[in-house]
Amino acid sequence: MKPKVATSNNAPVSDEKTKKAHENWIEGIDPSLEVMSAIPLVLSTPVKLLAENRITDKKHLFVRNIQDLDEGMTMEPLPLEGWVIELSGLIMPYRVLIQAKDLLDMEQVEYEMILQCSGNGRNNFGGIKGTPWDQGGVGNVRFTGVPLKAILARYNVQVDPQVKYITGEGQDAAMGLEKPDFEHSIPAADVLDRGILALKLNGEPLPGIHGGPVRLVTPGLFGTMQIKWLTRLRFETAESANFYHATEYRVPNTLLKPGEKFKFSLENSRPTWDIRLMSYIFEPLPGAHLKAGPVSIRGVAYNDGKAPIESVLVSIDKGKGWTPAELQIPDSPFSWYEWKTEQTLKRGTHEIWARATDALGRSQPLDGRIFWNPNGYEWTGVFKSGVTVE
Ligand SMILES: Nc1nc2c(c(=O)[nH]1)N[C@H]1C(S)=C(S)[C@@H](COP(=O)(O)O)O[C@H]1N2
Ligand SMILES: [Mo]
Repeated sequence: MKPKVATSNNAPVSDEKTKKAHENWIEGIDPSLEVMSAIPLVLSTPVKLLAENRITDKKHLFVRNIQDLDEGMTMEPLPLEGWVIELSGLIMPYRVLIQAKDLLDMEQVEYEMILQCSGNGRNNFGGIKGTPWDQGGVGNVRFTGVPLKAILARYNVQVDPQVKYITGEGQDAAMGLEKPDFEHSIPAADVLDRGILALKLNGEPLPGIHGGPVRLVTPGLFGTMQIKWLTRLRFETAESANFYHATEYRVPNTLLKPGEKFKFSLENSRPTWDIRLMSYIFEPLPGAHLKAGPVSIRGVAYNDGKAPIESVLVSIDKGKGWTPAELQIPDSPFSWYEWKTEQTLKRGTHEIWARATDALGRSQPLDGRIFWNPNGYEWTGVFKSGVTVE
C-alpha cells in the first residue's frame, strides 16, 4: 500500500516528517489520516471520515503517542501471554502482580465512549504551540475489559481509604534525556467507579498502536488519561509530580487573557481530566458548496457523561436565531449524541453554528477563546462550519 502524502490545514506538515511517517506507515491505518508528527507518531482523522459512522473504525481512529513503543507500532494485537500489570502503593498486600491473560477469564464490560485528546481543537485558539490539532483528535469507540474494582476483589486487594489518586504507567519510555517517562494520576473515585483494564477495541483485541494488549480506560476522561500499554497502577494519596501530569496537560483554575504568562503548579491549575462539552457539524462539512433551498444539517455532541446532553441548537445567521435540532439519546452517556435538522439556505456564504447544552446547565461558549490557556487544551467553543450556497 502506497499512502498519499497528507497535510494538515493550518500547519503544513514538513516533507521530512511526512516522508518518515510514510516510510513506516502502519498497515491497516487509513492512508488519508493526516500526519501531525512522525516521531512520536501522531495521526489526525479527517472530519469527513468521522462523519461516516457512529462508531469510529479502528483504521480511522486518531493516534496520539507522546512516546512511541517500538513493539506497539502495529494495528495487530500484542500478545497477552507474559504481560504483567503491577499494583503497588497504599494497598494490602503492598504489591500485586496480575497476569494479563488471566483477565480473559473474568467478566467483561463494554463502554461506548469518546476518546479525545485534550489538545483537540487547539488551532481554534490561534497561535498556540503544540500538535496543531484541528478537529481530528477524537473518535467514538467501544472499549471492553475488566473493571478495576472487580480485579481488586478477585485478588483480595485492600485499598487504604487515604488513597485519592491512581497513577498509571505504560511500557513505553521517555524518548530523550530531557523528558521524563509519561504517566498520569486519575482520581481514584473515578477509576474505582468505572475504570476498566481494556482488552478490546470495537469488539476486537486492542491493536498495539492503541495501547494493546492492556489499556487503562476510564470513560468520560480525556484521551491522555487513557493509559496505553499498561504496566503499573500506583495507589497514592497525592497527584504525580511528573512533567506530563504536573506541568503539561493542565489548565489554569482562573481565566487568562490570550498570551498571558502562567507558571503551572498543582495548586493553581487542574489536570485535563473530564471531557468538555463539544459539538461537531458533520454535514455540511466546512468548505462545502451547496444548492440553495432546504439543507440537511447533522452532527454529534458529547460531554463527560456526568449529565445528559439536553439540546443542540443550530444557527445559520451567526447566533441571531437558533433552532433546536432533533437529538438522539444514546444508550451510553459517554458516547456521542447524534443530532439533525433541516434549514433553508439562501445563495451566498454562510456559517452554520452548533451549540450543545447539558442537564448541568453547561453550554458551549459562542467564542471558545474565552477559555484560552497556554497549551490550548479543552476547546469547547461552538462548532462553526463555513459553507457556500450557489
Ligand atoms: N502509555 C501511553 N499512554 C498514552 C499515551 C502515550 O504516549 N503513552 N498518549 C496519551 C494521549 S495524549 C492520548 S490523546 C491518547 C491517544 O490514544 P490513541 O493513540 O489510542 O488514539 O493516549 C494516551 N495514552
Ligand atoms: Mo492527548
